[in-house]
Amino acid sequence: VSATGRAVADVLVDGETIRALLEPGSSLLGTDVAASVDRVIDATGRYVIPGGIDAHTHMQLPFGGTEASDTFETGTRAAAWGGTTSIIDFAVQTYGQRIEDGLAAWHEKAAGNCAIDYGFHQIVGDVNEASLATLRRLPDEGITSFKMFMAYPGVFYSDDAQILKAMQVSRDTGMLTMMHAENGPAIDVLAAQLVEQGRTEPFYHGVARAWEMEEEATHRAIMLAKLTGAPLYIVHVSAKQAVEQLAWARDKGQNVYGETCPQYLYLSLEDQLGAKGEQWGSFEGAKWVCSTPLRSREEGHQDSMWQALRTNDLQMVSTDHCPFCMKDQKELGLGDFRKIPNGIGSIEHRMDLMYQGVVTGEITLERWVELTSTTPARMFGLYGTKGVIQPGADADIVVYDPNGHTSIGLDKTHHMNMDYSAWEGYEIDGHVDTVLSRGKVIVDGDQYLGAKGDGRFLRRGLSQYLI
Ligand code: DUC
Ligand code: ZN
Ligand code: ZN
Repeated sequence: VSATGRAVADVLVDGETIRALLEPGSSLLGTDVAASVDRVIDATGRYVIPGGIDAHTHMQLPFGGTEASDTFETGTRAAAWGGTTSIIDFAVQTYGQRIEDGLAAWHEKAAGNCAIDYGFHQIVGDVNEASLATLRRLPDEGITSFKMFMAYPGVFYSDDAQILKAMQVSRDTGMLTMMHAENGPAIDVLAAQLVEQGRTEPFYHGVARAWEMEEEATHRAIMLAKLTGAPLYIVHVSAKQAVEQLAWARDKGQNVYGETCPQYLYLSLEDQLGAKGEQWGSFEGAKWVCSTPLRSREEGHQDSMWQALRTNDLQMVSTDHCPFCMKDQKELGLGDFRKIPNGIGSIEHRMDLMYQGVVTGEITLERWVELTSTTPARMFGLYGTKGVIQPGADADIVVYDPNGHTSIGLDKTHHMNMDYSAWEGYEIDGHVDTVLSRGKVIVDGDQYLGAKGDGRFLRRGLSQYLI
């Protein structure tokens, strides 16, 4: 199955690379292919798809006085179990730090530890003359996108002047500007007022981060991008009104894109954070505190995300994988939701959760491949070696069984380094059977055959979505 169609075929892998797509039973240079290869993986009755590419992960991210609980080793192993064979993680430049130093630290965390291939985006946390000059040179190092935050004042935040300057670099270099679009200064005022009123439970995280704050910031980012001519990609879109902004800008011909995440398709403020009332006093909701926040199902945000994936108002699905344990991590926010480290762990389940959207008729089989692999590859300069099964491409291949079943839960399928699952009880009508990473079988049924250090750093080219 590819982004554009499906066919019955044999895939011939030679070393790390796909050599040929063949009609079943065909011969190559007069020899019977099946008889002359080292190994045959019988995929009869299954889907053979390009390995998943999760373009938004945060392994070991320092956040809220703690650190995301998956290391590059545990996080990429969990990814492999779930049919994801490449990640793009965010290297962090903190305030007062040089980009070079933040980036070098990220290389050090990842090198030799990943089970699958990995690339980096650069988080720009301190815009100044020096960091802008460094940013311009990053494409030479295979880093062709950077992220800025309109939220988190005092942590990652950039103001409009800083964003404008960085977007000018984006325009000049072709680097993609990625934006966390939420009005952080306004959100922080609302959050403080809620805490002063004694409204400290996780539910109020979602109240403070109202959709108006996402719509406004999305619009502002779009206009700054229009002014500068920068290509723009909005991360973790969750509000239906933010999608409307994207659709509006795209209809006017502007080069803007957006991703959403499984949590914004399936989970809601009501079900997870207790907007119905009964659970307001419960700290359980901390499990689903992430930003942008889960949104109200009554307001129709989830339906709107699925629709946008069909109409291409949103182009991709990434996880924003940013796991924290309840114990000692999420619990930092007992008595004050502002201190709950933000994030949900999903890297292991993205391919399955999106496949379930095929089963329920929300998206087609081809769109599943497009959203999870092919478009991420094209968007972030990996296409050709990744994101497609074709001669010359890396042999990153998943054999997916539509007649299999996956029960998600901490005591069942769970390889992320967390003490809970945000997806406990989810049932998937499909199963990742076999996973190849550059020709090596790393998941074979219930056996894990990958190893840390197998994954290589991906030097990415410019986005294929530049115009
Ligand atoms: N959102 C999260 O949920 N976690 C990390 C950073 C972010 O923007
Ligand atoms: Zn973000
Ligand atoms: Zn993120």
